[in-house]
Amino acid sequence: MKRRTAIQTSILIAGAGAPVLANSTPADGRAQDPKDEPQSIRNVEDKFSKSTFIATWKFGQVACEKSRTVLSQGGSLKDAVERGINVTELDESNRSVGYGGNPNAEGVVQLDACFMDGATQKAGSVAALEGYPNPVSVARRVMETTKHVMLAGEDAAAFAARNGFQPREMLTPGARAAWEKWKAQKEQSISPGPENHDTIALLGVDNESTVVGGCSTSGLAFKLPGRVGDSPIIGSGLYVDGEVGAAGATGVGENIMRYCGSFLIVEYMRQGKSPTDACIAAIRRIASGEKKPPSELSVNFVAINKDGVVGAAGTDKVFRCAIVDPKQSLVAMPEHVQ
Ligand code: SD4
Repeated sequence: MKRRTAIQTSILIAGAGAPVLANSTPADGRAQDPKDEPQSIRNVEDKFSKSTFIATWKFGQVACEKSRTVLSQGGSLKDAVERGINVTELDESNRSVGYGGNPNAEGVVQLDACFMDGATQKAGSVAALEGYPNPVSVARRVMETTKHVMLAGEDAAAFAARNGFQPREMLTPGARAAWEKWKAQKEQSISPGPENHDTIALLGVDNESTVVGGCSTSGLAFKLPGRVGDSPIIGSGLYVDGEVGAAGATGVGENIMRYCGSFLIVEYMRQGKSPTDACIAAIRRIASGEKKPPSELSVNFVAINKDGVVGAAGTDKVFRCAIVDPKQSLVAMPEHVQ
Protein backbone atom coordinates (compact mmCIF):
# COMPACT_ATOMS: atom_id res chain seq x y z
CA MET A 1 0.00 0.00 0.00
CA LYS A 2 1.36 3.43 -0.84
CA ARG A 3 2.14 5.49 2.21
CA ARG A 4 -0.45 8.15 1.56
CA THR A 5 -3.16 5.56 1.06
CA ALA A 6 -2.13 3.96 4.31
CA ILE A 7 -2.44 7.27 6.10
CA GLN A 8 -5.88 7.94 4.69
CA THR A 9 -7.00 4.47 5.59
CA SER A 10 -5.75 4.80 9.13
CA ILE A 11 -7.90 7.88 9.53
CA LEU A 12 -10.88 6.35 7.79
CA ILE A 13 -10.92 3.41 10.13
CA ALA A 14 -10.62 5.68 13.15
CA GLY A 15 -14.39 5.44 13.45
CA ALA A 16 -17.63 6.29 11.73
CA GLY A 17 -17.83 10.00 11.14
CA ALA A 18 -14.09 10.45 11.58
CA PRO A 19 -12.80 13.09 9.18
CA VAL A 20 -11.09 11.92 6.01
CA LEU A 21 -8.04 14.09 5.62
CA ALA A 22 -5.67 13.45 2.79
CA ASN A 23 -2.13 14.51 3.68
CA SER A 24 -2.78 14.31 7.37
CA THR A 25 -0.81 12.12 9.67
CA PRO A 26 -1.94 10.12 12.63
CA ALA A 27 -0.82 10.98 16.10
CA ASP A 28 2.19 8.68 16.01
CA GLY A 29 4.34 11.51 14.76
CA ARG A 30 5.02 10.22 11.24
CA ALA A 31 5.93 13.18 9.09
CA GLN A 32 3.76 14.39 6.26
CA ASP A 33 5.22 13.35 2.93
CA PRO A 34 6.99 16.51 1.71
CA LYS A 35 5.95 15.66 -1.87
CA ASP A 36 2.30 16.02 -0.95
CA GLU A 37 0.77 19.41 -1.62
CA PRO A 38 -0.84 20.60 1.59
CA GLN A 39 -4.61 20.52 1.76
CA SER A 40 -6.51 23.72 1.47
CA ILE A 41 -7.49 25.11 4.87
CA ARG A 42 -11.08 25.14 3.59
CA ASN A 43 -11.09 21.34 3.42
CA VAL A 44 -9.93 20.83 6.97
CA GLU A 45 -10.94 23.86 9.03
CA ASP A 46 -13.79 22.16 10.90
CA LYS A 47 -12.33 18.65 11.01
CA PHE A 48 -10.51 18.82 14.32
CA SER A 49 -11.47 17.97 17.83
CA LYS A 50 -11.84 20.69 20.43
CA SER A 51 -8.35 20.07 21.69
CA THR A 52 -6.46 21.66 18.83
CA PHE A 53 -3.34 23.70 18.15
CA ILE A 54 -2.67 25.84 15.08
CA ALA A 55 0.56 27.66 14.29
CA THR A 56 2.08 29.75 11.54
CA TRP A 57 4.36 28.11 8.98
CA LYS A 58 5.35 24.53 8.32
CA PHE A 59 7.82 24.48 11.21
CA GLY A 60 4.85 25.13 13.47
CA GLN A 61 3.96 21.46 13.09
CA VAL A 62 6.69 20.19 15.44
CA ALA A 63 5.85 22.99 17.84
CA CYS A 64 2.16 22.04 17.83
CA GLU A 65 3.07 18.38 18.25
CA LYS A 66 5.07 19.33 21.33
CA SER A 67 2.04 21.27 22.60
CA ARG A 68 -0.12 18.20 22.06
CA THR A 69 2.34 16.01 23.98
CA VAL A 70 2.48 18.43 26.91
CA LEU A 71 -1.33 18.61 27.08
CA SER A 72 -1.79 14.85 26.76
CA GLN A 73 0.68 14.30 29.60
CA GLY A 74 -1.40 16.44 31.92
CA GLY A 75 0.23 19.83 31.40
CA SER A 76 -1.93 22.92 31.33
CA LEU A 77 -2.89 24.57 28.05
CA LYS A 78 -0.56 27.43 28.99
CA ASP A 79 2.34 25.00 29.46
CA ALA A 80 1.45 23.36 26.16
CA VAL A 81 1.47 26.61 24.18
CA GLU A 82 4.64 27.92 25.83
CA ARG A 83 6.63 24.72 25.42
CA GLY A 84 5.50 24.29 21.83
CA ILE A 85 6.83 27.75 20.99
CA ASN A 86 10.04 26.99 22.92
CA VAL A 87 10.78 24.24 20.38
CA THR A 88 10.90 26.81 17.58
CA GLU A 89 12.80 29.32 19.70
CA LEU A 90 15.56 26.78 20.33
CA ASP A 91 15.75 25.63 16.72
CA GLU A 92 18.96 27.26 15.56
CA SER A 93 18.08 26.70 11.90
CA ASN A 94 15.10 29.03 12.18
CA ARG A 95 16.49 32.45 11.30
CA SER A 96 13.58 34.47 12.57
CA VAL A 97 12.69 33.13 16.00
CA GLY A 98 14.70 32.84 19.21
CA TYR A 99 18.20 31.35 19.22
CA GLY A 100 19.69 31.59 15.72
CA GLY A 101 17.45 34.51 14.79
CA ASN A 102 18.86 37.21 12.55
CA PRO A 103 20.27 40.24 14.37
CA ASN A 104 19.45 43.90 13.91
CA ALA A 105 21.51 46.28 11.77
CA GLU A 106 24.18 46.44 14.47
CA GLY A 107 24.52 42.69 14.78
CA VAL A 108 22.53 42.40 18.01
CA VAL A 109 19.73 39.84 18.31
CA GLN A 110 16.65 41.56 19.75
CA LEU A 111 13.64 39.35 20.33
CA ASP A 112 9.92 40.13 20.65
CA ALA A 113 7.27 37.84 22.15
CA CYS A 114 3.94 37.79 23.91
CA PHE A 115 1.59 35.37 25.64
CA MET A 116 -2.12 35.63 26.41
CA ASP A 117 -4.57 33.55 28.43
CA GLY A 118 -8.25 33.63 27.47
CA ALA A 119 -9.34 32.26 30.85
CA THR A 120 -8.25 35.45 32.60
CA GLN A 121 -7.67 37.89 29.71
CA LYS A 122 -4.21 38.37 31.16
CA ALA A 123 -1.26 38.98 28.89
CA GLY A 124 2.50 39.35 29.10
CA SER A 125 4.99 40.65 26.61
CA VAL A 126 8.65 41.47 26.06
CA ALA A 127 10.11 43.67 23.35
CA ALA A 128 13.70 44.05 22.12
CA LEU A 129 14.88 41.44 24.62
CA GLU A 130 18.60 40.69 24.34
CA GLY A 131 20.48 37.67 25.58
CA TYR A 132 17.70 35.18 26.33
CA PRO A 133 16.62 32.46 23.92
CA ASN A 134 13.04 31.87 25.13
CA PRO A 135 11.30 35.25 25.10
CA VAL A 136 7.83 33.68 25.15
CA SER A 137 8.63 32.17 28.54
CA VAL A 138 9.77 35.55 29.84
CA ALA A 139 6.54 37.05 28.46
CA ARG A 140 4.48 34.43 30.29
CA ARG A 141 6.42 35.23 33.48
CA VAL A 142 5.61 38.93 33.05
CA MET A 143 1.95 37.94 32.77
CA GLU A 144 1.99 35.69 35.80
CA THR A 145 4.20 37.57 38.23
CA THR A 146 3.75 41.28 37.57
CA LYS A 147 0.87 43.73 37.38
CA HIS A 148 2.08 44.83 33.98
CA VAL A 149 1.72 43.60 30.44
CA MET A 150 4.87 44.67 28.67
CA LEU A 151 8.57 45.04 29.49
CA ALA A 152 11.11 46.32 27.00
CA GLY A 153 14.82 46.42 26.30
CA GLU A 154 17.44 46.08 29.01
CA ASP A 155 14.85 46.12 31.79
CA ALA A 156 13.15 43.12 30.19
CA ALA A 157 16.54 41.37 30.24
CA ALA A 158 17.07 42.36 33.87
CA PHE A 159 13.63 40.92 34.68
CA ALA A 160 14.60 37.67 32.93
CA ALA A 161 17.82 37.51 34.95
CA ARG A 162 15.99 38.15 38.24
CA ASN A 163 13.59 35.36 37.38
CA GLY A 164 16.28 32.79 36.83
CA PHE A 165 16.29 32.60 33.04
CA GLN A 166 19.68 31.54 31.69
CA PRO A 167 21.41 34.10 29.47
CA ARG A 168 23.06 32.90 26.30
CA GLU A 169 25.16 34.33 23.47
CA MET A 170 22.43 34.76 20.90
CA LEU A 171 24.30 35.54 17.69
CA THR A 172 25.02 32.19 16.06
CA PRO A 173 27.76 31.81 13.42
CA GLY A 174 25.11 31.39 10.71
CA ALA A 175 23.25 34.54 11.71
CA ARG A 176 26.51 36.47 12.01
CA ALA A 177 27.49 35.37 8.49
CA ALA A 178 24.12 36.49 7.13
CA TRP A 179 24.49 39.85 8.86
CA GLU A 180 28.03 40.32 7.54
CA LYS A 181 26.84 39.51 4.04
CA TRP A 182 24.04 42.03 4.41
CA LYS A 183 26.48 44.68 5.69
CA ALA A 184 28.77 44.12 2.73
CA GLN A 185 25.95 44.82 0.30
CA LYS A 186 25.95 48.23 -1.30
CA GLU A 187 22.30 48.78 -0.68
CA GLN A 188 21.44 47.66 2.79
CA SER A 189 17.71 47.59 2.37
CA ILE A 190 15.72 45.56 4.82
CA SER A 191 13.66 43.76 2.29
CA PRO A 192 10.52 42.65 4.04
CA GLY A 193 10.03 39.68 1.72
CA PRO A 194 8.69 36.35 2.95
CA GLU A 195 12.28 35.03 3.14
CA ASN A 196 12.93 37.47 5.99
CA HIS A 197 10.19 36.41 8.29
CA ASP A 198 9.19 33.22 10.01
CA THR A 199 7.51 34.28 13.23
CA ILE A 200 5.70 31.62 15.20
CA ALA A 201 2.23 32.39 16.47
CA LEU A 202 0.75 29.30 18.16
CA LEU A 203 -2.85 29.13 19.36
CA GLY A 204 -4.49 26.37 21.38
CA VAL A 205 -7.93 25.37 22.57
CA ASP A 206 -8.56 22.53 25.00
CA ASN A 207 -11.55 20.31 25.74
CA GLU A 208 -12.95 22.89 28.15
CA SER A 209 -12.80 25.53 25.39
CA THR A 210 -10.05 27.42 27.16
CA VAL A 211 -8.06 29.49 24.66
CA VAL A 212 -4.36 30.40 24.96
CA GLY A 213 -1.88 31.87 22.49
CA GLY A 214 1.71 32.96 22.15
CA CYS A 215 3.88 34.63 19.57
CA SER A 216 7.67 34.82 19.25
CA THR A 217 10.07 36.37 16.72
CA SER A 218 13.42 38.01 16.11
CA GLY A 219 11.53 40.42 13.87
CA LEU A 220 12.56 41.67 10.49
CA ALA A 221 16.16 40.79 9.69
CA PHE A 222 18.68 43.63 10.13
CA LYS A 223 16.03 45.98 11.46
CA LEU A 224 16.86 49.35 12.93
CA PRO A 225 18.09 48.78 16.51
CA GLY A 226 15.16 49.16 18.90
CA ARG A 227 12.56 48.55 16.22
CA VAL A 228 9.62 46.64 17.67
CA GLY A 229 7.18 44.88 15.37
CA ASP A 230 3.67 43.56 15.78
CA SER A 231 4.62 40.29 17.48
CA PRO A 232 4.82 41.49 21.13
CA ILE A 233 1.93 43.92 20.76
CA ILE A 234 -1.26 42.53 22.22
CA GLY A 235 -3.94 42.87 19.53
CA SER A 236 -1.44 43.04 16.68
CA GLY A 237 0.74 39.93 16.55
CA LEU A 238 -1.58 38.02 18.88
CA TYR A 239 -4.97 38.33 20.50
CA VAL A 240 -6.90 35.90 22.64
CA ASP A 241 -10.48 36.33 23.82
CA GLY A 242 -11.72 33.59 26.09
CA GLU A 243 -15.30 34.05 24.86
CA VAL A 244 -14.46 33.91 21.16
CA GLY A 245 -11.09 32.50 20.16
CA ALA A 246 -7.66 33.69 19.11
CA ALA A 247 -5.64 34.98 16.18
CA GLY A 248 -1.93 35.41 15.49
CA ALA A 249 0.16 36.99 12.76
CA THR A 250 3.30 36.68 10.71
CA GLY A 251 4.53 39.12 8.12
CA VAL A 252 5.54 42.73 7.95
CA GLY A 253 4.75 44.04 11.41
CA GLU A 254 4.40 47.61 10.23
CA ASN A 255 1.44 46.53 8.08
CA ILE A 256 -0.15 44.46 10.84
CA MET A 257 0.23 46.69 13.88
CA ARG A 258 -1.38 49.77 12.38
CA TYR A 259 -4.61 47.79 12.00
CA CYS A 260 -4.50 45.73 15.23
CA GLY A 261 -4.66 42.74 12.89
CA SER A 262 -5.20 39.94 15.41
CA PHE A 263 -7.73 41.88 17.47
CA LEU A 264 -9.60 42.68 14.28
CA ILE A 265 -9.82 39.00 13.38
CA VAL A 266 -11.14 38.06 16.81
CA GLU A 267 -13.77 40.80 16.52
CA TYR A 268 -14.82 39.51 13.10
CA MET A 269 -15.18 36.05 14.64
CA ARG A 270 -17.24 37.53 17.45
CA GLN A 271 -19.54 38.95 14.78
CA GLY A 272 -20.02 35.45 13.36
CA LYS A 273 -17.35 34.98 10.71
CA SER A 274 -15.51 31.69 10.52
CA PRO A 275 -11.82 31.91 11.45
CA THR A 276 -10.69 31.76 7.81
CA ASP A 277 -13.26 34.33 6.68
CA ALA A 278 -12.24 36.56 9.57
CA CYS A 279 -8.56 36.36 8.47
CA ILE A 280 -9.54 37.23 4.90
CA ALA A 281 -11.69 40.15 6.05
CA ALA A 282 -8.80 41.56 8.10
CA ILE A 283 -6.41 41.31 5.15
CA ARG A 284 -8.93 43.08 2.92
CA ARG A 285 -9.38 45.77 5.54
CA ILE A 286 -5.61 46.34 5.71
CA ALA A 287 -5.35 46.40 1.90
CA SER A 288 -8.13 48.92 1.63
CA GLY A 289 -6.57 51.11 4.33
CA GLU A 290 -3.22 50.95 2.58
CA LYS A 291 -4.77 51.43 -0.88
CA LYS A 292 -2.48 48.66 -2.07
CA PRO A 293 -3.07 45.20 -3.47
CA PRO A 294 -2.72 42.48 -0.81
CA SER A 295 0.26 41.05 -2.72
CA GLU A 296 2.30 44.10 -1.62
CA LEU A 297 1.54 43.75 2.08
CA SER A 298 3.02 40.50 3.38
CA VAL A 299 0.44 39.94 6.11
CA ASN A 300 -0.55 36.41 7.14
CA PHE A 301 -2.79 35.13 9.91
CA VAL A 302 -3.92 32.00 11.73
CA ALA A 303 -7.04 31.84 13.89
CA ILE A 304 -9.06 29.43 15.99
CA ASN A 305 -12.43 29.73 17.67
CA LYS A 306 -13.24 28.25 21.03
CA ASP A 307 -14.91 25.22 19.43
CA GLY A 308 -11.63 24.28 17.78
CA VAL A 309 -12.54 25.44 14.26
CA VAL A 310 -9.33 26.73 12.69
CA GLY A 311 -8.59 29.17 9.90
CA ALA A 312 -5.76 30.86 8.06
CA ALA A 313 -5.22 33.32 5.24
CA GLY A 314 -2.30 35.30 3.93
CA THR A 315 -0.91 37.41 1.15
CA ASP A 316 2.36 35.46 0.82
CA LYS A 317 2.14 32.49 -1.54
CA VAL A 318 4.65 30.61 0.58
CA PHE A 319 2.61 30.95 3.77
CA ARG A 320 1.56 27.67 5.39
CA CYS A 321 0.03 26.74 8.71
CA ALA A 322 0.24 23.64 10.89
CA ILE A 323 -2.67 22.06 12.74
CA VAL A 324 -2.47 19.32 15.34
CA ASP A 325 -5.14 17.64 17.43
CA PRO A 326 -5.02 14.37 19.41
CA LYS A 327 -5.49 12.28 16.25
CA GLN A 328 -4.06 14.35 13.44
CA SER A 329 -1.06 16.45 12.52
CA LEU A 330 -0.86 18.28 9.22
CA VAL A 331 0.35 21.26 7.28
CA ALA A 332 -2.36 23.16 5.43
CA MET A 333 -2.48 25.77 2.69
CA PRO A 334 -4.10 28.97 3.95
CA GLU A 335 -6.43 30.95 1.71
CA HIS A 336 -4.25 33.09 -0.51
CA VAL A 337 -5.58 36.64 -0.71
CA GLN A 338 -4.46 38.53 -3.81
C1 SD4 B 1 7.80 41.56 12.66
N1 SD4 B 1 5.88 40.21 12.20
O1 SD4 B 1 8.67 41.78 13.50
C2 SD4 B 1 7.27 40.16 12.56
C3 SD4 B 1 8.11 39.41 11.59
C4 SD4 B 1 7.45 38.18 11.12
O2 SD4 B 1 7.44 36.24 10.11
O3 SD4 B 1 6.33 37.94 11.22
N2 SD4 B 1 8.11 37.31 10.55
O4 SD4 B 1 7.41 42.40 11.88
